[in-house]
Amino acid sequence: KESRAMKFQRQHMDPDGPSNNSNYCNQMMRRRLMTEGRCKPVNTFVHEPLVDVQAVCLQGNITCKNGQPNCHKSSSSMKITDCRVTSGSKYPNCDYRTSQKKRHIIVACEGNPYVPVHFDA
Ligand code: T3P
Repeated sequence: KESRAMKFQRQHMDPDGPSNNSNYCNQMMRRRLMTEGRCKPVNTFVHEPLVDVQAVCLQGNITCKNGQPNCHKSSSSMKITDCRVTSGSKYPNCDYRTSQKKRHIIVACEGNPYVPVHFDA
C-alpha cells in the first residue's frame, strides 16, 4: 500500500518541472492519478529537490489549517505550480488552469523519519 509520504511525493513533487506550458496541469494531474473518480479541485506541485522539501519539516513550526500542530513553513520561497480546476471542467474531462509562482510553502509532516504528508498552503 502507498504510504502517506509516498502519496505526498506522487501528488506534490516534480523537481525537474515544470515544462513551461499551459497544459502542464492537465497532463500532470492525470499522470499522477488525481483525475480518477473525480477531478481533484486544487493541487500544488513543487519544483525543488526532494531533500529541500523534506527539510521544510525542520523549519518554522506552525498550526495547520485543520488545527493540528504539525505544519511547517519553508524558510525560503520555492518554485511551485498551482493547478486549479476550471469552472467549465466536467469529469471525466478534468480541465485545469496552470499558474507558476514562487512562494513559501506550508506542509504537514508525520512519522519517523519526520517527512511531508500533506500540502497545507
Ligand atoms: P493532500 O492532503 O493530499 O496534500 O486541501 C485539500 C487538498 O488540496 C490537499 O491534499 C492539499 C491540496 N492543496 C494543494 O495542493 N495546494 C493548495 O494550495 C491548497 C490550498 C490545497
